Amino acid sequence: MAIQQINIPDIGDFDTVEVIEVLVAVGDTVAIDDSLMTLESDKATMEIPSPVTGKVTKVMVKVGDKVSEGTYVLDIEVSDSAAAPAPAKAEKPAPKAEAPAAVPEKVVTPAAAPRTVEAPSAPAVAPAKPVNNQSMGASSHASPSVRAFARNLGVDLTLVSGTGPKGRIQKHDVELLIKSVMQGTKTVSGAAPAASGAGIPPVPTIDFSQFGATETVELGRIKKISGKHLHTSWLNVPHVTQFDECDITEMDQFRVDMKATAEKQGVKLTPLVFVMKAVVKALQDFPNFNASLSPDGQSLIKKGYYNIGVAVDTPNGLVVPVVKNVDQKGIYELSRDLMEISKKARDGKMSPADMSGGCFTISSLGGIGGTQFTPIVNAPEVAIMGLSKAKMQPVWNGQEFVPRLIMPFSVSYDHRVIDGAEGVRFTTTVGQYLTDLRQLLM
Ligand code: CAO
Repeated sequence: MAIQQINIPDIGDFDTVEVIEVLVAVGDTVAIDDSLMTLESDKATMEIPSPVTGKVTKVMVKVGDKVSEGTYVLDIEVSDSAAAPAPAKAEKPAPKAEAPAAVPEKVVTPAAAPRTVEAPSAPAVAPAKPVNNQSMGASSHASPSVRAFARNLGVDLTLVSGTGPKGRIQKHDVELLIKSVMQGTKTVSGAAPAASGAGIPPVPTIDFSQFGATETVELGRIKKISGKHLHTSWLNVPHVTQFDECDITEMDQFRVDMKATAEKQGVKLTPLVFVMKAVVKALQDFPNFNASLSPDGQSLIKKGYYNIGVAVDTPNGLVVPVVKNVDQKGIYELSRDLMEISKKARDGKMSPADMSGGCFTISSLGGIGGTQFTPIVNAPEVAIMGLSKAKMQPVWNGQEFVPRLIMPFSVSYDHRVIDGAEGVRFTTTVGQYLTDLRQLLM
C-alpha cells in the first residue's frame, strides 16, 4: 500500500480558482478518472479526475477554498499494483523513484513538495478538462459530473432546484427530483402531479361485493388486445371530434334500386360501401388525412395508397380488418370484400395481414342505432369516421318541409396533424360526395 498525494494539476490559464464541489470523502473508493472535485473560475468549470484507483484517506480542501496548480488537495491509498499509474501528461515527466520508505509510503507529484516515494509517480492528476458553462447551452448552474449524472438518467436540469452555493445544482438535488417523481409527489416537469406515479389518476379499487352479489369474468383475448390499443391511442392522440350530417336520400334510393342486381351478384349493398368510396375521394382531396405522424412527431408520412379499416363487431370483441386499395375497386367488389372480411372476423379467422396497412378507419354503428358518437383514432392513423343511423327527417327546402334521409356522422382526428378548419372541410366534402354521388366520378 502507498499513499499518493494528489495535487491540482495544470489548469491552464487560471491562477486561483474556487472549489465548488468536493465529490469524495474520506473512506470513498475511487477509480482512475473518477471526478474528485469541481473547480470554477469566472469563465469555466472544470473537474479534477483521479489519476489512480484507491481509497481516499485525507481531504485537504472544502467548498469555497481557492486552489491553484500544485495545491495539495487529498490523499489516496493505492494498492502496490496500482501505485504506478502511467503519466497522464507526456510533457510532465514523472520523477525518479527513490528508495523504499517506511509504510505507509507516499507518492508525490513534481508540483507538490517532495516526500518519500516508493515508486515512480505520475503527475498527481490528469489535466483538468475545462468545460465552458456557456457552451453547455444550459442556464442551469451545475458541474459537468452533475450534468452527466442528470443526462444519464434523462433528467432535464432546468427542472431541478439547486441547493448549493448560488443555487448550484448538486447531485443530491437531481436524486431528490427523481425520488419525488418516483414517489408521485412531483411530475417530470417538476410540478405537483395531477395524479399518481405516471401522471394518470388511478381508478379507486372498490370491493363491490359489499354492495351485492358479483361475478368476475376475465376479458377475452381480443378485448384485452383492442383495449390496450384503444388506450394507447386515447392517451397519445390529442383528439378532436367533428360532428356532421348529410342528406343521403338519393344515394340510398340508388342503393335500393341496385339491391336486386347486387343480390344476383351475391352481394348485399349497404350505405357503408358508398361511404368508403366517398371517404377515399375526400382523402385524395385532403392528403393530411391519409397520413401518419413519424414516431418523433416531426414529420408527416403521406400515403399514396388507400386502404380503409372497417371496425367489425364480433362475439369476441372489436376487430378492424382492412379493405385494401379501395380507390381501385367498384361498389360490388367492395361489398364482396366487406362481406368476406366481416365473416372472417366473426369466425375469428383474421390474419395479421388482414388487419394491417390501414390508412383511415370507418366505424359504422348505422345498422344498430344512435345519433352521434366519438370514435377513437386508430393510431398511427390520424383520423377515423363514425357512422350513425340515417333517419328520415323534415328538411326545409326554402318553400316547404320535405322528407329527406339524413345520416349523422363524425370524424375524430389527431389535432397535431389536422386543424379544426381542415377537419370541417373534410367532413363537409365527404357529406357533399354522399349527397351527390355523381361527384365521385369527377
Ligand atoms: N343508416 C341506416 N341504416 C344503415 C346504416 C346507416 N348508417 N348502415 C347500415 N344500415 C343498414 C343496412 O342497410 C342494413 O339494412 P338492410 O338489411 O335493410 O339493408 C342494416 O343496417 C345492417 O347493416 P350491417 O351492419 O349488416 O352492414 P354494414 O355494411 O352497414 O356494416 C359492419 C358492416 C361489419 C361494419 C357491421 O356489421 C358492424 O360490425 N358494425 C359494428 C361496428 C362497430 O362495432 N363499431 C364500433 C366500434 S367502436 O366500439
